[in-house]
Amino acid sequence: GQPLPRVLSVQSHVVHGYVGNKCAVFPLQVLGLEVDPIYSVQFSNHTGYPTFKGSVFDGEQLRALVSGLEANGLLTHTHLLTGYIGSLSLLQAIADLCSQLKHHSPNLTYVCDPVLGDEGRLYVARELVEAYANSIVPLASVLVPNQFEAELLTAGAAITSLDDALAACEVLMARGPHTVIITSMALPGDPDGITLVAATRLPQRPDGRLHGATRLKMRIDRIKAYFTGTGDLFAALLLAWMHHHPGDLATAVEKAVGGLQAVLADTVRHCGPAALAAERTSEVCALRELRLIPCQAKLQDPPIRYRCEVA
Ligand code: PLP
Ligand code: PXL
Repeated sequence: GQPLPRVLSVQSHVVHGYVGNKCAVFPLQVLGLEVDPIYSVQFSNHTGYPTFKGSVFDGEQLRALVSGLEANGLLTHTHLLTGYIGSLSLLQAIADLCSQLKHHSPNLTYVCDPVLGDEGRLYVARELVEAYANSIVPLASVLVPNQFEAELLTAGAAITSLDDALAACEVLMARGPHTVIITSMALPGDPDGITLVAATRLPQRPDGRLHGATRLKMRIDRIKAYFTGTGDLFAALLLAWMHHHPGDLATAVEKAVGGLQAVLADTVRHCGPAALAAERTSEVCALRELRLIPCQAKLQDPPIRYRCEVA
């Protein structure tokens, strides 16, 4: 049969808990994809805990691993997935890695979560915004910014409506990506909802979920608690479901959101109301870790509560 899809996933490693590659490797594997993880950092736990220890990987170290893979003919990936990248040198090495992978596999799909910040706050150095905009966006196939990241990458114009979001998707697609999904937006007048907006220029199957539509939206009830790693999990699930449902972005989005929501629901149930509202002590952070492993079956066959509509 066909060789399995193989994902090179450059993201954080944490010893305890679930962000970065800890949120990506298991879901991709249980959905039938091979994963080769590279760790952009190795920390004891995510950085939202009162303390963390560990070290970060730089561009030179990434280039060394890649040259070893190349020397053995192992750069045979069908997908590249990147999330939080803390340094400019690593981001530049990733741009070179992507070009190298495309040399070996011209049909490479690069799914990029341009992690810059959220809710108006940058959590990387300013210089990374420019580097993403100039060097990474043109290489990406599928871009999954949140509302703030989409604003930063389109020169800072505020996104306050569905039309603004669709326009931002068009601007970003014109620079390279064939698909852009703004994963979470707060729209004025809908404080209890999260809106997801997606646009693609890949042809969509007329017999797919929305009969060939290329602009989609979805409204999700907001869960009033803050979890870490949700964006990382969403990007991994989206990659897997886009692979399984080519030409049917609506189904891929519905299954990715379905899996994420199943994990969040189980995590909320497990945490209980006290830990959901509490201060971020180590104990509370540990209780709020995403419950990926108990949700394996739901990742594989997600319950679909939210549907895409034509935007
Ligand atoms: N939280 C919920 C409830 C979601 O449905 C989604 C995406 O669909 C996200 C978070 C992901 O958003 P972000 O990339 O801002 O973490
Ligand atoms: O989920 C993003 C993320 C990635 N990597 C590390 C993190 C976080 C969020 O806190 O701490 C190391």
